[in-house]
Amino acid sequence: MSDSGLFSGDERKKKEREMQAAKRLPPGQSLTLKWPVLHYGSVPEFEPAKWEFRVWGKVEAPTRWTWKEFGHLPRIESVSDFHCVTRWSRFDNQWKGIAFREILKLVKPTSEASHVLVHAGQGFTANVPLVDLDRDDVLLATHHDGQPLSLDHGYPLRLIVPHLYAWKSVKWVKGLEFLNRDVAGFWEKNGYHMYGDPFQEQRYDE
Ligand SMILES: Nc1nc2c(c(=O)[nH]1)N[C@H]1C(S)=C(S)[C@@H](COP(=O)(O)O)O[C@H]1N2
Ligand SMILES: [Mo]
Repeated sequence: MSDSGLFSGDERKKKEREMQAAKRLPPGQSLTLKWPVLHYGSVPEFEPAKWEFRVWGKVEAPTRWTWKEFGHLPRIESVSDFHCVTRWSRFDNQWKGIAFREILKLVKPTSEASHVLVHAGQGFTANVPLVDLDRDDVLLATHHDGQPLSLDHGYPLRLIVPHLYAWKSVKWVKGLEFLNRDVAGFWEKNGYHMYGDPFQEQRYDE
């Protein structure tokens, strides 16, 4: 990543120290004003007529939505910080999208459900405990800072889980698989931490 998105020298260091003291900037992170693009593989094409969002596994009501159907779900807005394991953090992102709790209300996880494997297609997945998705600030975002997401940042839909490292905030999300156990996703199989709490610096499994 180029340095141009970072605050300049002293100003940034001062802010970082303050934000670390206030427990808002996790340890080992730098602040950026720009929004880097980071992902494995290529950006998938969006074809509205073919797109579908699917929920399956340990739910009472397995569901498929077309893009049009998905568009009728109610929207919320939420402001949160974003922490990438490669050590940049971006504060105050304004997300708009569908509350994850709205999905939970519709699909009704069974009493066995404990984890979700989030699917993006092209083999990208991430595992998240169900309790970590059942939160006010978790959403399936369509907009960022007042603009539709760009293709690079996950258009048409991405998950946002602000309190975990950003590899859990899956771009181009297409499905949710509810499970009764924790199953490693793409980066987790490649050595990343199963949970990924930035404030505990749970970056890689040792
Ligand atoms: N589908 C998909 N989602 C993904 C990734 C990816 O490789 N594929 N990378 C993750 C990582 S490591 C980060 S830091 C964030 C970066 O999001 P951004 O490119 O919008 O900044 O997306 C996450 N979501
Ligand atoms: Mo990341």
